[in-house]
Amino acid sequence: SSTRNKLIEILALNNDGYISGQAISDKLQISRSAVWKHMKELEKDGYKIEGKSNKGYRIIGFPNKLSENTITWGLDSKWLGKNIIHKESTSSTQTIAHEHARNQAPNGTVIIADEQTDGRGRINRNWDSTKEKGIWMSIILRPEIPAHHAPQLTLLTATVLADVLSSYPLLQPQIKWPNDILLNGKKCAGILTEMQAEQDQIWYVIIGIGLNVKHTREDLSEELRHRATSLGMETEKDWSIQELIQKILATFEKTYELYLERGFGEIKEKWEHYGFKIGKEVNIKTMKEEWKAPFLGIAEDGAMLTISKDGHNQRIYSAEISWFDN
Ligand code: BTX
Repeated sequence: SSTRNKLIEILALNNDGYISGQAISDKLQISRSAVWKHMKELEKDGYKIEGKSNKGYRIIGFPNKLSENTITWGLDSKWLGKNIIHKESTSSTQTIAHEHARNQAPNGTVIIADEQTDGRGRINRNWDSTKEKGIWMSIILRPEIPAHHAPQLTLLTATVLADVLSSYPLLQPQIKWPNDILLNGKKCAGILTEMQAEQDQIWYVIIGIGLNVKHTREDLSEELRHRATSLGMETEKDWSIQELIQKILATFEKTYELYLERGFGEIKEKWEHYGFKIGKEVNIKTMKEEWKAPFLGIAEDGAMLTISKDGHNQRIYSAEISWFDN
């Protein structure tokens, strides 16, 4: 609630001193007992509040636990994430997002879960979403762009994740076409874009982001261990999921606004800057055929640019690319 946010704000501003219950109740214009009730709620959210009878209250610890409050507090965005829905456990945040989008949820609504029991990747693949180990979230957007530009949003999201990760000196993210984020050649994040459109008009787009943060090797399934990683595994650092979410949302908002204003050009450049194996030979496998060819870059519509089996320029929209390390 907004009262609770104000309360956190007041307590946080006074965090090296105490503030009396009376002062809080005056500032918020609520009764002392209402102040006390809100304090109890904050404690449930994981805030640590110290109360001293002759001095008042102060915050001595912020929660590690995700909640609508802890994500909102300190979030530096104008519209993205102003409406947040947090679930401890859900089948898939994509599913919840579709429901909300159909029910008129505003542009910029964000759905986040601590755990997904049925996390989805592309083409019905599954996405491992272990409890409290990563960021599992979906963003509802209502862009006024032609539907055939929607794939650009996937590429945009990849650059946002790469920008956020590379702001930490220990990380050097790369993007594997079309939408995997790699650290040292292993996948730490995936993006799933879904949309509802009619003709070429978009009703809404849902951007699903999965980012492995706190996993140890043991938290990854046998199957994933050799090709997936997490921020924790790469850095041996203890990451704050909440802080990362806030950075991703703030960076996303800026990048997206720039994109709506100036188009895809700068995003494409940035994508190619992070692009993995650009200029190198890769193995390309489509539904119909498999061959080796150089990965030349990406097109305005997100297609991969390469050379066809019979030696012509070719755009690829859907394929698995792989390579042999040597
Ligand atoms: P994708 O199809 O590119 O990747 C799926 C593949 O990645 C799987 O087949 C598996 O091999 C591998 N994989 C599965 N889980 C993980 C993991 N945790 N880390 C690394 N590799 C993995 C990528 O699809 C799109 C993923 C989007 C996930 C978000 S989470 C929030 C939202 N809700 C939801 O259900 N999906 C999205």
